[in-house]
Amino acid sequence: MLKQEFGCSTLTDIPFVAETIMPEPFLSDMIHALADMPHALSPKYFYDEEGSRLFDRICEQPEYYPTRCEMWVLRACASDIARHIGSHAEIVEYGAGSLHKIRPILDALDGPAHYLPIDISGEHLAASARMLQEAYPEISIAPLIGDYTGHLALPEKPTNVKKRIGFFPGSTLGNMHPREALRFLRMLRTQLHGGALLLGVDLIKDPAILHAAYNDSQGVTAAFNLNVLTRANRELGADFDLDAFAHCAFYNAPEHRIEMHLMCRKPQEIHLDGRCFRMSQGETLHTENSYKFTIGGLRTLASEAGFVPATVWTDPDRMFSLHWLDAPE
Ligand code: AVI
Repeated sequence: MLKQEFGCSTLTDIPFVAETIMPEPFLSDMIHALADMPHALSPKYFYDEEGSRLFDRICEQPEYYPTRCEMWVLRACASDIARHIGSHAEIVEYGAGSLHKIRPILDALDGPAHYLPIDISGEHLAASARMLQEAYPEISIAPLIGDYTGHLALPEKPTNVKKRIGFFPGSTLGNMHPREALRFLRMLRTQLHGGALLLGVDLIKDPAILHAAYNDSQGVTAAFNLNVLTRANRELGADFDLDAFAHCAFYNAPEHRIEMHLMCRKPQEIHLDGRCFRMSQGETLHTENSYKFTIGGLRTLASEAGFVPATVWTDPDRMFSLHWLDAPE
């Protein structure tokens, strides 16, 4: 894949490597979502600027426990995690966002490390990397802009790096279909050959807790879900009537997943790219799955991908888990 070196002097002095990012096929995916039955759209379209801001707010909602519980585990177990990582490691964070979750690990590490955060949102990554570099001048930070779910070529390991450790927190693995999750883990297994993966996943629990987490009382998750239609109206020239859709999220127990949908509250016509699509009352656009795991189930999946599951850390209520998965030579 083509790579480009550039300096972002206004945002940071850290040199960046950018993958050439193909434009996302939002229009064709939305046309398929409206034409096909059942209607389904990838959750990746949630994350425009407003969607990313709303997601950060979701993480602060009292009902949305995953971020809080994962941060608790990262802080409480940081020295043990740092011992697993060892010195002179390169940490590659997939979908790094605001670079908050790496901090407790960097605080606990003994010996300089390289940190390679990967995210598709270049500006946000640049600003976050600059702040992190100021706080940790002894760590070399080399952000990479790109889509980590595609076949992204990582730069060569620096010569003083002993091993490469992947970090994939936030239970983002749960937003992939199990088939896709296995394919993705196999790709990470190849990239992390000789190192390990530190993976955060949400655990199966009382459906009432899950339901509350995706139906917060402030309506932030609802706004996050509906924002994808606002984005389609703005970017694709669609004419979704926002008042005619309602946020709907529920736990599908047999599938072990939260499903998010946008439910049509009255019959309507949607015009997009010169076509007209009809939705009837009660029909839904399926916008996200968020799979929940058992510890055993995750370890089986990781083994199928070629990892050797080792230590597992959880919070005291076993809401969320962090897995150390070895990727032997
Ligand atoms: C990013 N991802 C792990 C979140 C989740 O919980 O599945 C996205 C989200 N959707 C609604 N609330 C949060």
